[in-house]
Amino acid sequence: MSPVIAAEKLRSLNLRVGFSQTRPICTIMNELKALIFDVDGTLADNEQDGHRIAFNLAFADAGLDWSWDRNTYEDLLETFGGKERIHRYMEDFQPGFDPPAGRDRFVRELHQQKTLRYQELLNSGAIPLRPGVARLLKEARANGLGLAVASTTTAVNVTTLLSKTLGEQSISWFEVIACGDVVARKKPAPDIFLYALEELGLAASECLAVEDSESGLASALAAGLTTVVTVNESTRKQNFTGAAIVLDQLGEPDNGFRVLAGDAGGATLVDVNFLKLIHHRAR
Ligand code: XBP
Ligand code: MG
Repeated sequence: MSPVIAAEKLRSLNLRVGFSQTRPICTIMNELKALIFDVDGTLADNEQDGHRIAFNLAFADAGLDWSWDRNTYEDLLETFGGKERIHRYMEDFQPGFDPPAGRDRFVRELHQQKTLRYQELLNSGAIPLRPGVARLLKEARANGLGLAVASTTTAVNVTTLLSKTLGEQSISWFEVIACGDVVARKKPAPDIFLYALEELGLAASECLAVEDSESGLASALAAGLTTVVTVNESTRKQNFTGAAIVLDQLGEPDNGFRVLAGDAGGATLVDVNFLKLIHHRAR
């Protein structure tokens, strides 16, 4: 059989084929090889007490009397992306506002200031990782699983969160940090997960996503990914149809998760074995 035909045959058997210098390497394409994490709400519970605060500080810096309270922000969270969220607020709540410097430029500059303010919050240590995140990332690495991020937020927000909570070297734990404007369409479009898969060089069937929101889940599912949801207070009541399992958190040995939907098979902790089981069951 010629190499091309052999590769096609292997692919039809759901096998990935690559070539080392001396011999073909064949691996099963349905094996779990990488985890793709959402960031905001998943790695950290950072929307209301992180991003919202930073938006309000940036509004004050710009001399605006805008202030997003928790309820307003909860509604605005339906719109993914900070710049898109400001645009939506201006349309829905400030229809008469005439920005001094063209709408797009005004929002871009306001958002840059928001990112600076958010960096200050991160650097002050005000935003910790959610329970189980550090444990799972370390365990995944120790077990040879690849790590990636697929987030709507600005890239520097992810790298600062990682360095501040896990040390600067933790940025290099991730093969791909896919963020923000690198794709044209934000969640719930699948683009950011498809981009992360492309950069990982893996098929969706070889990866598992961890998300916290309905739009994030929709994005991951549309990219073909098996998805575990860990809710937070803002997302708890959303619709998670299609998730492999819905939990209140990843859990720690002394503080297990609660199952909100799906079958955890008696487990109380999201670890690598649990994720392999969930992934296998879905495939
Ligand atoms: C959630 C978001 C983000 C942040 C704001 O992203 O919608 O836009 O609220 O970040 P995800 P920026 O859950 O995909 O991580 O202001 O930097 O856009
Ligand atoms: Mg999220």
